[in-house]
Amino acid sequence: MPMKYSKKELDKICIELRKDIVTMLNKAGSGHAGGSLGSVEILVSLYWNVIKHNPKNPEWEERDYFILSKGHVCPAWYAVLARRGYFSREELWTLRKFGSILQGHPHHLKTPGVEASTGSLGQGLSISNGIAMAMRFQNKPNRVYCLLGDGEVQEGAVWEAGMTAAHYKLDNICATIDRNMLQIDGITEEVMGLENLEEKWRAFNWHVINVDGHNVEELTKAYDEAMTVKGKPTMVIAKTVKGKGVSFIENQVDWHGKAPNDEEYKKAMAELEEAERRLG
Ligand SMILES: Cc1ncc(C[n+]2csc(CCOP(=O)(O)OP(=O)(O)O)c2C)c(N)n1
Repeated sequence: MPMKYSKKELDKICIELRKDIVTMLNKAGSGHAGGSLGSVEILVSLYWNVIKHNPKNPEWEERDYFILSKGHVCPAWYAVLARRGYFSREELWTLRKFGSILQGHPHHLKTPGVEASTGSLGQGLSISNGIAMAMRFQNKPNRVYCLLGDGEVQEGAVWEAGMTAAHYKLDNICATIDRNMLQIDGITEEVMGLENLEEKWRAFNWHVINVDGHNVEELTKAYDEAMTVKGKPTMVIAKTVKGKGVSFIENQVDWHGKAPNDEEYKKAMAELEEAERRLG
């Protein structure tokens, strides 16, 4: 399937979303900067090119499902949902405030477009399995997409879900691991090594695709390939830079769960605006 939007259009949207993310976090005074900034191209490829959805009718029967297993990066997801029209962009500035529809972790009952409440890591793939099985029992073609963090994949429950999806040949599941090599407290390979991640998922009988997680064309191609795979689920391993787009946040473990203060916010916005100018 060809890209519905050009690479340039999507790259521009990614920068705009990054501006929204740093603004949201600055206004909230808390939140997860690194993982949110790093996940933007994955979410944009899915929500602009791949997922069947209807922002005006989030419960549309024919929709595909998206589960944000690494729920802490919801600022990126909220920015995407607002930009796609699930709710007004003004709501973004209420992130993490009492009474807001946008809580610090995704809340199924509060936020349009959020299918499942997440944030407790390790659960999203099991939730995806349940939805995928329900679709199969009903002979429905709806697909299920799930985004996991690489630190999250250290959770045993993820591997149980991985076994289950393969055992039941859930080819309507396409998961992505945001492989930024960092977790809350350090480098994944130092905290609890995951490599060889690709071979592990292959051994679990998943179809595995490696991509540059900041390249919307590569990501879209991978998700298209996943739609053609029969008899097994697909895992896209997306190589990313945590904090992508803001130089002093990129690859910095300290920026896992931190928001930019006013000075940092100005610097971040200046960098993103410069990137926008360069893109033209
Ligand atoms: C079950 C559970 N344990 C611990 C946490 C706290 N926590 C939030 S984010 C995080 C690190 C996740 O790392 P990773 O999955 O690599 O996410 P990313 O680096 O992409 O932000 C941890 C330990 C949690 N949310 N849930």
